[in-house]
Amino acid sequence: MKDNKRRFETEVIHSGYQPNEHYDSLVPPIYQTSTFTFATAEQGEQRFAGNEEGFIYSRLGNPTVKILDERIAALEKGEAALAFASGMAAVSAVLMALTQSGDHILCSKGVYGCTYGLLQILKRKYQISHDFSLMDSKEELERSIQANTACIYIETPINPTMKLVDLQMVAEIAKAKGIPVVVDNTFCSPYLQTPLTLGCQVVIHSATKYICGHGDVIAGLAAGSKDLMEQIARTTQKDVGGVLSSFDAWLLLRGLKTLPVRMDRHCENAEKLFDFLKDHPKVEAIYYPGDRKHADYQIKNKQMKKSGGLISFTVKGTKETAQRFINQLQLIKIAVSLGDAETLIQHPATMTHAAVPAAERKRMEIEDNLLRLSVGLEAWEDLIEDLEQALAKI
Ligand code: LCS
Repeated sequence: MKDNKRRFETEVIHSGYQPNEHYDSLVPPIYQTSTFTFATAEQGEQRFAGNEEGFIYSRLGNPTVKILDERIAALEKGEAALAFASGMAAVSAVLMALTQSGDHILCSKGVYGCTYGLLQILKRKYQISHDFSLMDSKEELERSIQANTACIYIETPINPTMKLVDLQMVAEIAKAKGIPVVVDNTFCSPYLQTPLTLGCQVVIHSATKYICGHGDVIAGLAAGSKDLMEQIARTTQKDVGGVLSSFDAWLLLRGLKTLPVRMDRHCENAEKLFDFLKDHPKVEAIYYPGDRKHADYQIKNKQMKKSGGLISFTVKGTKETAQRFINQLQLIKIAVSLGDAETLIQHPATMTHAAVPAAERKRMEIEDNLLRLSVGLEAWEDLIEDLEQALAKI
């Protein structure tokens, strides 16, 4: 069977790795080395000049990390991919590569709190401005694009409001204007959504989340064209330096093997918890792409394979009511991050999006009584029992 015919469930296990190139080791080895030796001075010269294949120094490339890069490129259906020390290292390397002083970035209406923080740094220090756009119609998007817009940056679903952006619609308009579209695919993983196949140019991940899946690694990824990935590898990856270690790459390769199995279970469990929460008298509003009443339900059907493992909801009451509720949970852990085996709940206004000024949070529709639930892999009955007993106490 040709490699490019293999299915996702096979690719997560096999792509990018040939045991016969590594002493027939079934599992990829961890090349735990900072540097690589050259047989001669001339060989070193040729490798630095890019005339000879081979490794030089692990910030410039490492064999274990390369297996991960190739596997991610296959899963996201890109020509190439790069691994970073964190999701934010990936976001910053991509945005710094695509923009120059005086440029403009057009963002979805809502981004992860530290991405918002990075946009502020780019604006303050390097005069790279940004705006947030709903991206809910061609007209609104056309109006929001400026002459100096250098890239469009999208989260979908948006953290934590769970709004969706129609990627194909944005990609068509951007293509006509020659503007690259960057998509943070963290909430979906490539199992649920592949933005490059919808016409977008770059995909980013906080691989800390579903790609790792076990809550024990901080990592980031970017995928796209060979040219752009090579440019980033030579500049804002190599010279800024936020690269992934070989051990963390190995943990991601291990986690990836079960990505489809885990994602199916996250999605099934989230559906059960949504069914329980949606009509609960203490729940005010609920935001879940699998909700038929979700404003973007049709976009979900168009671009996502399933509805994902995240549910946001407001409890009736104030910030304090939301805090009192999560303090009562016994099984579900109060923690930021998402995509782990453990079900996690967090309070965006005081946690992941605390750095976003209150007025901006309001515009992003992050209310003070909003909670974000990352549904894990436990028995859904136990999770519902925990939610039920905690809701009964507020
Ligand atoms: N993009 C998204 C959509 C994220 O949710 C996060 C982290 C990042 C990028 C940054 O990735 P990192 O550097 O942490 O690997 N989101 C977090 C969250 O929602 N809770 O804790 C971290």
